[in-house]
Amino acid sequence: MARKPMMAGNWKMNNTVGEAVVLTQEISNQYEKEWPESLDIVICPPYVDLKPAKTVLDFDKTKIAVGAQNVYWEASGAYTGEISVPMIKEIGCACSIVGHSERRELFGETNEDVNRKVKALVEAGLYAIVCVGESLAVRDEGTTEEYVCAQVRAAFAGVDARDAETCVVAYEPIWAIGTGRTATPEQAEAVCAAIRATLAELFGDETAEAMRVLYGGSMNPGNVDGLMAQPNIDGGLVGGASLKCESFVQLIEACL
Ligand code: G2H
Repeated sequence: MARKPMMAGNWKMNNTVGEAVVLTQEISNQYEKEWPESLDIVICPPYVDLKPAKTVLDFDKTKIAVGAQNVYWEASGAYTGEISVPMIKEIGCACSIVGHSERRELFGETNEDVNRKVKALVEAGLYAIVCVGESLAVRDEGTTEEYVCAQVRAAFAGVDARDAETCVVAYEPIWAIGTGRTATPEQAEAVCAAIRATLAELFGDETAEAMRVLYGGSMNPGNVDGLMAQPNIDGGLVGGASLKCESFVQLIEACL
């Protein structure tokens, strides 16, 4: 089955509302007249930018989706500082990134937390972009595939195949994030193929073949072609290169 590629921009903690509106407008302008049907484009700005970005895109009638970078699994309550799935859904978000390594490393997010977040999203009809990836220590030990596939199993525990199929997995080796050091296409493909094999174990071949597996970690216009040429890489989750319209558009064009 041919999978539709996805290019997702993870803005991380960048862009004030004013800056977000300008960048969203710039990206939107590129696709106002002709929408590339063969690709899904997603931008994931900080929470405060979600509504303004969505408003720009709705006004322009551009089918670029908006997603959050994180979400909490409870719908409401005494959880100071958290944002729930119904809150992002009402704004019009299609998805949320879940389990980014920065959340796991800096904010103590566990595999169990990731699983709760995935379930909360799919139960509300949104999808998760589930991030997995190994540290340099794990890679040097030679246990990358076991480690990453265990993260995949934990993230999707108790999720049925129909809900899982809506989700996306992003393989992001921690040693390649924001470092300028990208995994080679062969390294990335080997892990993405192992992820797909794990998805097949969990949900069957048909679902695994339908699910998108992205690569993330210093993806840029110079290395995107080699990564996209790999059979199990269906797009990118991009940080730094998504913060400038020109480079994000170059990445989009590489997937068309
Ligand atoms: C990995 C990626 C976006 P960057 O974190 O998720 O960021 O492309 O800056 O390495």
